[in-house]
Amino acid sequence: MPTNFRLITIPVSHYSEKARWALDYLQIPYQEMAHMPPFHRNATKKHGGTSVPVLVTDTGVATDSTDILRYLDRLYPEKLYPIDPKIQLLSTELETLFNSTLGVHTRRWGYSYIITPKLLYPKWTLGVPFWEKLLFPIIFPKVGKIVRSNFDITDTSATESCREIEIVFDRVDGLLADGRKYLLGDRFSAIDITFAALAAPILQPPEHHIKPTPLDVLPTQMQTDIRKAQATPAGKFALRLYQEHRYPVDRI
Ligand SMILES: N[C@@H](CCC(=O)N[C@@H](CS)C(=O)NCC(=O)O)C(=O)O
Repeated sequence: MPTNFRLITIPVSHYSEKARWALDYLQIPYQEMAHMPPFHRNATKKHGGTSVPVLVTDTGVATDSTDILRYLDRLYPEKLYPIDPKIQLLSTELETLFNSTLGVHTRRWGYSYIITPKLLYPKWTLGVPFWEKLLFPIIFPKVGKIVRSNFDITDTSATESCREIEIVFDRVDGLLADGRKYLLGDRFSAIDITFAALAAPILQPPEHHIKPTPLDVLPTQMQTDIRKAQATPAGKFALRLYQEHRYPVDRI
């Protein structure tokens, strides 16, 4: 069994939250090495990664959130990914949908509203080295611009991405309509973690590693989008997953 688990993150990154949740769920002690952008780049580059999360152990490295979950699944077989061949197709379809659509649009939707130093400071700096915190006011204007450009933040991006999120939520509502307890049936899995972690920006679960910003300080339309998402079956489902399966952390 590998030892010395270290998870390189940007605190607010929901792909990082997905990996963090899997480690916490499996009760693996690990050290989170949080960095504010762009300082995460130095840390990830050392291990051959470009984005966060990156998981490093004494025997291996995984540089993508799904690769991290798969790596953990090889260490703890069947705890994260069920092996029932009947649900393989659905498992792969949902994982791809959440990773490539939901996660991309909850991030774009969120940044469309909160790309201000006041709202971002706590989300980018929780647990990062103190000198990175000190540099926040200096680097924010430049990094803020890069974020706007990389994630295509425009006057209409919040509305566009909210619509994409609704389509994914509709797919999840449809699955839950038969009364299933979890997305793949009666067992909690990596697919549930992936959905809830990547949906978290628009649901603001109180159990999240980053405590939600009080709704009343957020832009009005953002509050409306959050309330609407929280009230859907998919939203209630993800909030329940946070309540029931987001165990207290065991950090080194
Ligand atoms: N496919 C990747 C996506 C990760 C991702 O998009 N990470 C973002 C944060 S949410 C990131 O590292 N952005 C900064 C960068 O790319 O330098 C995964 O699942 O790990």
